[in-house]
Amino acid sequence: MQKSFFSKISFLLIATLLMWLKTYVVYKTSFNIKIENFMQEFILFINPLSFLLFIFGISLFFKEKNRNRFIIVVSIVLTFVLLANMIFYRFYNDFLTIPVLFQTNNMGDLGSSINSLFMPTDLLLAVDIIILMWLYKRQPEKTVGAATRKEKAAYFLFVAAVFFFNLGVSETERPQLLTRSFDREVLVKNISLYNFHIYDALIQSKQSAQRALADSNSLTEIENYLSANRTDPSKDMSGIAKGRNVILVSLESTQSFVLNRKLNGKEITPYLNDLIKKSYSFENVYHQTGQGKTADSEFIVDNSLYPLGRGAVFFTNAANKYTAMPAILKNHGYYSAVFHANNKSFWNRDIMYESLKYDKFYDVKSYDVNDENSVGWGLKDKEFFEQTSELMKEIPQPFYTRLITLTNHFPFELNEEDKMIDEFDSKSSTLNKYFPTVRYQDEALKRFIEKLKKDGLYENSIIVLYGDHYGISENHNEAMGQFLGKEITPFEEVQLQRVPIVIHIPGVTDKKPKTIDTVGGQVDIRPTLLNLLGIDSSDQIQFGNDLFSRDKTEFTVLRDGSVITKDRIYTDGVCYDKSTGKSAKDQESCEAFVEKAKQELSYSDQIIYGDLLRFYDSERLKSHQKKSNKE
Ligand code: GP9
Ligand code: MN
Repeated sequence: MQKSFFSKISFLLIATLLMWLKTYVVYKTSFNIKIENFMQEFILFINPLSFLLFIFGISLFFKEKNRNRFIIVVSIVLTFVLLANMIFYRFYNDFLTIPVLFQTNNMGDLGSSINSLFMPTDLLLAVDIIILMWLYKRQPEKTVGAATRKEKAAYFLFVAAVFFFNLGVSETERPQLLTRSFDREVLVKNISLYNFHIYDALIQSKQSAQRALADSNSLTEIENYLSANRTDPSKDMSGIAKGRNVILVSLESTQSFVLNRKLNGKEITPYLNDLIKKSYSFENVYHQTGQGKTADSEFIVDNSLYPLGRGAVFFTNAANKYTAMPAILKNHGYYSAVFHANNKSFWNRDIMYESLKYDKFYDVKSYDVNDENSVGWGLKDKEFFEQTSELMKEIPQPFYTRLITLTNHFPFELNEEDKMIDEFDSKSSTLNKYFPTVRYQDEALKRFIEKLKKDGLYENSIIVLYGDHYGISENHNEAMGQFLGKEITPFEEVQLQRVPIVIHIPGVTDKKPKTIDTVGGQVDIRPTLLNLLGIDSSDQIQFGNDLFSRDKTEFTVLRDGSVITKDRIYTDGVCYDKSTGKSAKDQESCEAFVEKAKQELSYSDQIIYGDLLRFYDSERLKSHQKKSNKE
């Protein structure tokens, strides 16, 4: 007798339904997933469905005898996946990733407390499996009947439809979900815990392949290139901040165009403008971030390597070996910490900071965050600085610290009472709202530095401020043109990628401030800073150069391949003359620099994808240098 398709797959559907509900219950009871609206709740609810239908659907290809057994085995495996994540989450407040599984030091912490992390209610996870086993015993397999090819095709077509429907609504709710956002919580929230693990495994295998093919020779060519292109750091500047605490402040979405500009007669950044008069500041330094935004800027500053062209290196290559600022400075007695009032897993920071060898990450849990002191993305900058300054008192000195601000982040929300400057008046509400939050950040910064003075942490520190990346994208060119009073051509677009870099050394820069117009990028921050601290970084694999060096090549490359030199800008295939802002008569004048730019980006990518710093050997590099000096 011909059975209906539904009766053939009834066991499969029951298993799917049970596991689906179980997953949702686990989401709601074991993880702390932030839900902001009904749509997000809906996505969270439906997200396990496509994966479960798919994986259980594989049973349709099995012989009838094994079909339901397979379904039960899959249920058991998935239950273990849930349980492992639940236990891990109880301790780390995070989801499992493959690198984490192999991070023995982390797992070691967990090992001893695994018993105490197990809860009696976890046994409830077995309920659906017991139901399935009971059904399996009751239902004789012989009567089930095999699915026809057509039925299988229809089934998997339906699964694909469910998957794309899920992805579609998630993309609308969270644009560029898979490329732009690398927060595990966001991924789980949108594509399910199961698909997140598959995504994680794909990234991992791609990375392992590239890594496996690399050997120490891969690094030699790069080392040769770097030693041939390295410029000697400035001797005058060397060691002028020796032994001081380092306080790096990442200024969220802050571009240089706001500096020394007014809106309706009011300065947008009065404090920064004033501080620049007592500091070293750089007019022509560009951000070099890609999709990893803030995390990319952190990566560049700590490693003097370029970030990746796609994805966020903090996420894709967090298990690599690095020789980052914290590690270099540790050799000189420095303690290192990052302060950022956001989830530790955002941008995979918790994992990456381990690889960068940070001693401590003060994430949102170290802060008192409530409705009154937050706006938009979280803790307001004033509160953030205030609480951070207290935390700073407890860490050993000298320290290397990075403070990551948040209020000046898209969509630039701000409470009325915090607005010190008008919104702009244009068709772009994004640009309009940008100015009050930049102004707010400026005020927060002022209070912070005053607080440092009170706390006795000012005099013995070097304070470095940098804009992390653009805040206003090219989608707002028309409004930006209205604000700046000029048309935003591709040439101007590149110029808008300049970010403030301010180095303030109390007792030094206030006496002899300088504005430096050398062309550079965020990659140059590390070698510049190391030289100021009197630390020789000539044996490091780094793409930047000391911005104070007289010999520094006036050159920088953005992650989209745009190149800036002293008198040229190359972008989108056109070579522009900086003095006119128009296409240069001698188009070939950009060529050599474009070549250099490609070379550098490619070398940097090779280092990251091949995890080449595991072969790094400073002694070997020194011998290369000796050789090339002789030549
Ligand atoms: C999040 C904050 C902002 O923790 O750093 O990230 P962004 O979106 O600017 O990369
Ligand atoms: Mn940012």
